[in-house]
Amino acid sequence: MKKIEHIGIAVKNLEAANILFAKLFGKQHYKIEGVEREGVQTSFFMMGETKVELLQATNDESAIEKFIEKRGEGIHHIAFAVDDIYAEMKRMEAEGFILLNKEPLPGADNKLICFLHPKSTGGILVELCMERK
Ligand code: CMX
Repeated sequence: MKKIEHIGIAVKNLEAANILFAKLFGKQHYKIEGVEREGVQTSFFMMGETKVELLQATNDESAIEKFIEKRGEGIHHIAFAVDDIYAEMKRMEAEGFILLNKEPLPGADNKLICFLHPKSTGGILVELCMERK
């Protein structure tokens, strides 16, 4: 893994959260993007080398909706940048980590992504992400 690419924060209301976090960070988000497959609307703030992603559920089946129901708003996942997501997925599976998708999927912000189950990673939902060429 190269670096923390972004930290994902689950929010109930993206519009309100954008205002709150813009005040906290002293800057505005640079993009809003929906990921239909995941049932989320996201916004991104650039934080130096890394980013903060705010995520709001867009349907009841969304992982974000379930997370907020169980745990409330807050840090949802940590995403790590990798050079070769295929090689890293293979390596991690061989190490016994549970991959939530067998093939990389298209994610927000022009990435290929894979999630690891938090039960296998010390209670943290980990995302691998690689820039899509
Ligand atoms: N971080 C840490 N633990 C989490 C978690 C999270 N984000 N989400 C769920 N859990 C915990 C649950 O609280 C539960 O713990 P307990 O058994 O102690 O109660 C455990 O993981 C298993 O939960 P589950 O009921 O089996 O499964 P869920 O239906 O809650 O799903 C997960 C959990 C991680 C498999 C699911 O959320 C998932 O597939 N996530 C990946 C996709 C995703 O998060 N998409 C949204 C973001 C998309 C984007 O960034 O574009």
